[in-house]
Amino acid sequence: MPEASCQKQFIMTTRKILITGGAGFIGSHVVRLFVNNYPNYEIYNLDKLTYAGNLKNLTDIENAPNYHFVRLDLVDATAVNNLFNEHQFDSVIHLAAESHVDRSITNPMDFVMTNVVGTVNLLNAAKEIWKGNMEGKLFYHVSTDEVYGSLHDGGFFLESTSYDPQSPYSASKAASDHFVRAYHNTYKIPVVLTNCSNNYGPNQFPEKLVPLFINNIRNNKPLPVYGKGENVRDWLYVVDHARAIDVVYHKGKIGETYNIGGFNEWTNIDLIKVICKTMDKILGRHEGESEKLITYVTDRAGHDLRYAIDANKIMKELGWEPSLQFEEGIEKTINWYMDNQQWMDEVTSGDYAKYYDKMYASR
Ligand code: NAD
Ligand code: TDX
Repeated sequence: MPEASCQKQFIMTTRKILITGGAGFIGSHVVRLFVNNYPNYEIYNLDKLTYAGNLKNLTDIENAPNYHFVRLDLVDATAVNNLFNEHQFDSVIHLAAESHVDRSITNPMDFVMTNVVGTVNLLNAAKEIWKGNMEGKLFYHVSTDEVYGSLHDGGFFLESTSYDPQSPYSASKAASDHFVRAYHNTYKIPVVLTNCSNNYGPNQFPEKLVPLFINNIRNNKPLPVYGKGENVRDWLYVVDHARAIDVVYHKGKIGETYNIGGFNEWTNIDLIKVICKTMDKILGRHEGESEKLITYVTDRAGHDLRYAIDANKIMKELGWEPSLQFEEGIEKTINWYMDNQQWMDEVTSGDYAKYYDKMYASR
């Protein structure tokens, strides 16, 4: 890989940025931050609007003059090329993905198509319009800590940790990371990558642990804990991830990877007990009432034991650090879901209700 070089400061100039997956959980927070903080940047949000994409996540900025939405499937190479030709983007922040591990176990090919083929389609389109002039261009690939595999004997994931993906989801993300680095090495596309730990916060689709359990507690439904609940995840508030993406976009070094995490490890069962306790307070229930909903169910196949990010590189080199303590973040998150029950009810009706019955009936 060529020697890392300092990226240009984009802040005062006009930029045309394609953000993919901007209608999803993390993407919507990234789009909001860029639209609000950089009025001189033109932000294009590309999203297929799968079950996980929801334009209601962005109603507060949808009429901003520097915001544009494009509905497009990244798997459609011709459509991706046409879009690049039309708009001549100078940078890409790529978040669109199939993102749920359980779905990757039942439908791995969806993950190959969007996460691998979709990423290569984007890289090809960028390569074509940037060829001959890579100056000021940037392909920012957003990835996950899951590519490093599962920690069993202590320690942390470093940027230099070997890849060892264990699920179809993490294998597809690992493949996409490899393609991004290969395009940098082979075609000199200016790239930067980040690998982040588990996010929590507003607007997360309720197939994921935190919003699923908040919603089930509200509705007095069982809380399906996989295995013994001993798996460990490292949780980061979603807005802090978006802030990190802002910092890496502007100050990251070309060709580099930065790990992002909150140094905030929880076993699933301890995290679930915090959510139960906070919900008891908010709902006016007796302490311990929500915990009675905990139900141990069949474990996830190939369930990774522990993820833990060493985020020292981004902290020391780029000056980023999380802004929220976990206790504050989780209370804020629970309050958001309680205040936005219509959002929750809309996304959990229809097809999702069928998915839920199928996914949990067999456990
Ligand atoms: P999400 O599932 O909430 O959103 C994904 C978005 O991508 C949706 O809006 C969906 O409509 C869109 N999309 C899916 N397939 C597409 C396609 N073929 N073409 C265009 N758009 C498509 O995901 P998220 O949790 O916000 O994750 C965003 C990114 O961050 C992913 O790349 C994920 O791997 C990564 N990541 C997530 C976490 C986490 O905890 N959620 C942690 C680290 C990294
Ligand atoms: O019903 C459940 N019961 C349960 O015990 C669900 C949905 C999950 N779990 C467990 C599995 C995990 O150990 O909770 C933990 C968190 O599960 P998820 O929310 O599905 O997240 P995880 O599998 O850790 O992956 C997430 O973090 C990294 C995101 O979904 C990925 O997109 C991201 O890359």
